[in-house]
Amino acid sequence: MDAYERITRNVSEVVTEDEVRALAEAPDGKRAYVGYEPSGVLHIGHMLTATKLIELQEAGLDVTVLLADVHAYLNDKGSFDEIRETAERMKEQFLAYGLDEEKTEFVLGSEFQFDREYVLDLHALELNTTLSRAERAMAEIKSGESAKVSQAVYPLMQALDIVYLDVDLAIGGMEQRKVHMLARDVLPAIEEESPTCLHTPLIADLSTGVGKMSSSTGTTISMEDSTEDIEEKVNAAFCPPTAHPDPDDDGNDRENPVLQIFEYHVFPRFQQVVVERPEEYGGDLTYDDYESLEADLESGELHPMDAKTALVSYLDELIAPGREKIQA
Ligand code: IYR
Repeated sequence: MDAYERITRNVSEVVTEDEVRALAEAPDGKRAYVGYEPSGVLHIGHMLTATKLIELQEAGLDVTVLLADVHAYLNDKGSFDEIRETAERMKEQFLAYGLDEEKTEFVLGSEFQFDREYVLDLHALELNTTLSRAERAMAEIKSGESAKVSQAVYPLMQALDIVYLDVDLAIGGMEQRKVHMLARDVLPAIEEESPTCLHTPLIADLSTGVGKMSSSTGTTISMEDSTEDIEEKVNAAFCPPTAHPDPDDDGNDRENPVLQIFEYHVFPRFQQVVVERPEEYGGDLTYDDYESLEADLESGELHPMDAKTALVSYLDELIAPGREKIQA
């Protein structure tokens, strides 16, 4: 796998391909970043972009993790003091998940977002952006029903972070894409270039395969989960013997979340996946890549129940170090 393939592996969107190719040709000294609103404990959504950061570190890039305390505050996630405390704990969890301590810089938003220069630049962006554009950018991020003024400021600050953190690549889930597109439009007013972005896919809801897995609306997998919790959630997950299930009765597109977790979480972190089976059921199955596991599930060679049992043990291995930190 060459550097470009590694950088873009498993991503849903590359903005733009030419820009990422240029990065891949000379990754040394280049910096990628993801920002996270500090909240509770790491869940599978955080882990997905964290896995991408780990892959980028392996490809030679440096990484900044922005613990976006001010953003969480603007998005109504609690008192500023509470958010700051959560941010500290999250940092530990990211390291436990496997980010390279030497190559990761953790920055709190409040360390630079109150600087006079940042605030003035922010006001310049506010002058250049309509409220409706800011609102649209926030559609998939904002919490609560009605839009607040703070939530219109939010995406402009996220855009400005790219400039102030001096990063070459912005990473986020697909729900961040409209903010990044806004950034590409508004930043040229204060900077030479538009930021380069990679967007990771969203994992479907575990029990239905429809929409996005989310802690607010249903089941999610988090670093707090015990082995038994993971077992229970994965065993109850939607896992038809296909990667592309038919739409549900209401016509909604569906995914196979068990396969998605193998593809986006397990294979990027393990060289090989072994599905253990008793001899009488054909013995162990060994996979060097995601595609062969998917093909076996589709052909019936791999039973969904055996795939789930293997998924539980790999997920548990990924989560265990963070879980120990939380319990300590
Ligand atoms: N909008 C993100 C949090 C966030 C991301 C970046 I990249 C920033 O520069 C600032 C905030 C979220 O939804 O969690």
